[in-house]
Amino acid sequence: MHCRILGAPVQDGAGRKGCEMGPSALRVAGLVEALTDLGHTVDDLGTAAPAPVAPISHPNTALKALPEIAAWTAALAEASYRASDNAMPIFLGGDHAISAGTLAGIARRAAENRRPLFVLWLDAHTDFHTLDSTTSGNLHGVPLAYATGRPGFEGYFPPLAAAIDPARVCALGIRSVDPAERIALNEAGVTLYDMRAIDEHGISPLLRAFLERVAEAEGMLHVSLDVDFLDPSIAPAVGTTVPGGATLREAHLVMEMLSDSGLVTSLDLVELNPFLDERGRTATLMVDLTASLMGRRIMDRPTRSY
Ligand code: DIR
Ligand code: MN
Ligand code: MN
Ligand code: MN
Repeated sequence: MHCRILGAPVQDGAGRKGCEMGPSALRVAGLVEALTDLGHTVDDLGTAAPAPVAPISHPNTALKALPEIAAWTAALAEASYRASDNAMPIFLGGDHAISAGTLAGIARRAAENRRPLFVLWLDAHTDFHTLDSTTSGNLHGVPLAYATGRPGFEGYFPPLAAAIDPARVCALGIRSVDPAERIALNEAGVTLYDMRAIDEHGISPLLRAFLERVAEAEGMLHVSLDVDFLDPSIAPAVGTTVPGGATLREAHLVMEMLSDSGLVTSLDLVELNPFLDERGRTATLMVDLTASLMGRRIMDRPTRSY
């Protein structure tokens, strides 16, 4: 596989500073080496920069850093569109606001390729707020709503070349949903497997059902991995920890199943805040999970075809 790495040091979308250091920490933890050791070719595109920031005002006075995040979204939409040309882009966040841009660019690429785009959202949160519904004002809570074309972003965030069909989104690992998001998620028809579903059924049949849909539709698949998908005991370096997350084994299983499927076409690694960590342990885990997604195995196994 040919991979393109792009750093997106965005921190203004999160309530706490530090995600700006995420791309460095992932690189220091050996991301590029892990990929090349697996036989992939890697082109490190370096660090993205935001588009020029213009003042924007919005009636929701809770919103934080709207001009900055709008500027990043414009730049990352363009950068991710370009990075996804005949390669697998891996976007290094930065907080989850980067996915407003990465999803917008990948959706444009999928539309151009005439392939349906599916999204696997691995997160404690659904990030399905609009600019009007967010009460925290932290814009890492809006990317999925924006990229699926929910109303209210017009005139604030850049217009979408193509919106993602929310029925092609699967959110997995969810355990913190705000009331406004809950209503909107149901209406939009997002497939949502919360932690209770994982507890009851195990994570693999839930993921398998989604991967079968992607394969059936010959879709592209974007994976967005928020550090807080993981249990805080194994991944403490995130500003929005929520107890009761995915275990180390569940997370590796998800990554290995994704690898076996051969379906993943782009990846976000987001919300890593190295300032909250001890000796880079969460960065190292994120690199190990990426390696599992890209083919690292304990023992060789026959590949499952979907
Ligand atoms: C909460 C937390 N739903 C909010 N969201 C996120 O602030 O909107 N935390 N994305 O990581
Ligand atoms: Mn998130
Ligand atoms: Mn989250
Ligand atoms: Mn939220």
